[in-house]
Amino acid sequence: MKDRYLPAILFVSLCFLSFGSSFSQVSKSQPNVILIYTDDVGYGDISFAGGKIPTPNIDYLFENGLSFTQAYSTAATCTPSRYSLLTGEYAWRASGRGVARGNASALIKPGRQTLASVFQTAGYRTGVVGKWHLGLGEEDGPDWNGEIKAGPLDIGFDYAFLIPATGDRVPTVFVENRKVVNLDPSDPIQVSYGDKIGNWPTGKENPEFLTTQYSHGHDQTIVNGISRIGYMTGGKSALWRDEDISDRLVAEALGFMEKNEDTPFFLYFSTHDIHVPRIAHERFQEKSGFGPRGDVLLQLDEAVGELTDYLKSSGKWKETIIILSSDNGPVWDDGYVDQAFELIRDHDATRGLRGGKYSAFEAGTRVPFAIIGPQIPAGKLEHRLFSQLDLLASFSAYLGVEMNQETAKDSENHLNVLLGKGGPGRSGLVQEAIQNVLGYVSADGFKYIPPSNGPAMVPWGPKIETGFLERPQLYSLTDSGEWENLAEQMPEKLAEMAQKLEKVINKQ
Ligand code: NG6
Ligand code: CA
Repeated sequence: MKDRYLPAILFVSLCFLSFGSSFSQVSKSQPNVILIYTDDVGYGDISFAGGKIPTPNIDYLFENGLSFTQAYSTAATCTPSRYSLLTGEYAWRASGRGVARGNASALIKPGRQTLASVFQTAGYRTGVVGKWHLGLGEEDGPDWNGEIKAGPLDIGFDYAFLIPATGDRVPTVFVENRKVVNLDPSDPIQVSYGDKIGNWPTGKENPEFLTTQYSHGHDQTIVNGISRIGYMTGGKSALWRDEDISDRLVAEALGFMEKNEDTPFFLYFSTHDIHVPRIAHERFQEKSGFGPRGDVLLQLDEAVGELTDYLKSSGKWKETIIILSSDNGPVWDDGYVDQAFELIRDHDATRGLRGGKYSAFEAGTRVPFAIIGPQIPAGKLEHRLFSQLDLLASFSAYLGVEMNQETAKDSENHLNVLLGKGGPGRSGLVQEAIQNVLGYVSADGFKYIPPSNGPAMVPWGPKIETGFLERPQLYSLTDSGEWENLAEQMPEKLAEMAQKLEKVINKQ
């Protein structure tokens, strides 16, 4: 009798052994990690930091977790910040990593180590839900009507549900794993970032069809009453309704978490809010009193609340780390007439920082950043420098996965700072503004912007100071902020800062 079952017992134990070894580094008790990466949310936008639009669910993370006063994205725009976040390398080290077109090819090449692949190597299930904006497909761009390779599945994500670029760029369709969602093959999608394609109306030719007017750029194909950047035609059944984007992303994120109840997961939840076009769901429209920009902030806050509510009701709250941050600073008029300036009232999205999105000044890259989870101190402020670059090295250390020093060359392990255990923190970091202008912030509170002959204001319409000047700029962030240029008063400090920046630029 016993012998008859032996092969079966052997088989089961072998399966168990091999299963055990392929997931050797992960144990069920390891915490899930959710990275909520918001879009264009300024340091002062959340009510925890003085914002006038209530964001109770976001505040909860900042109030009950560790919140950073000096955390930075690497760039003042989306694509380079996201590139650095995932790869641990400053985006400006090579060209072609500026704000990507909607049909750009994949910027992160297949097989490269990323924040996601580190979790994957450690046995986590990894997913990305939301805005991608890092290109898709091979050299000639994505095949919208076929298999979309390369993409997140080739750089460490097990699952992807994407806005391919941004809400204001065509094609306005979702991509799940390698396919456009809901595409009817008899109505193929065509996209062009050059000449007009197809005969769908454009904002420029048919403004009478617009429900939202554009202020600058954004005058090409009209979808859902909103003209976009780029031309498209076809794929009617796959088009999103802007009002539903946030709800859809939340539903997909919850679905991912539910499917991975029994394995630790890493979820990169990359929101469309509060980027333009700011089209909130009807239940938020005109609810904030601050216009569409305020309404989508309310919507973002609800989305965060839905994720945290799920974690609490499913018993996962105590075993999940959540990080919330933003890809760049705030912007008001970013190309649509939505009264963002007119209705700003006493809401200070930068919290007194100078500049905004696109800028070399602090508001371009100093962003909200909070972390909450098991063992992380509650209700503490962290004043050390932290760069989003460092998530890769820090989580590699946390998970015991070897980081590739060559590719993730700018990522530093500051796990202790991240988990609120102190430690020295970063000594300095580089900030990238538009037109490849780089600045440097040092841990002792100084800021350097090298001379540049670019324009003083962002040249295409957002009414934001670039921070560019033909003379060198040196500021004391802890003292007078970016209002008093100390370059002439402190020549030695200026030289030291310039040297530090050069050293990072020239790092081999
Ligand atoms: C700019 C767009 C702006 C926004 C930005 C990218 C124009 C005139 N402006 O070029 O609306 O889409 O790119 O924003 O086209 S980001 O947050 O994704 O970097
Ligand atoms: Ca952005």
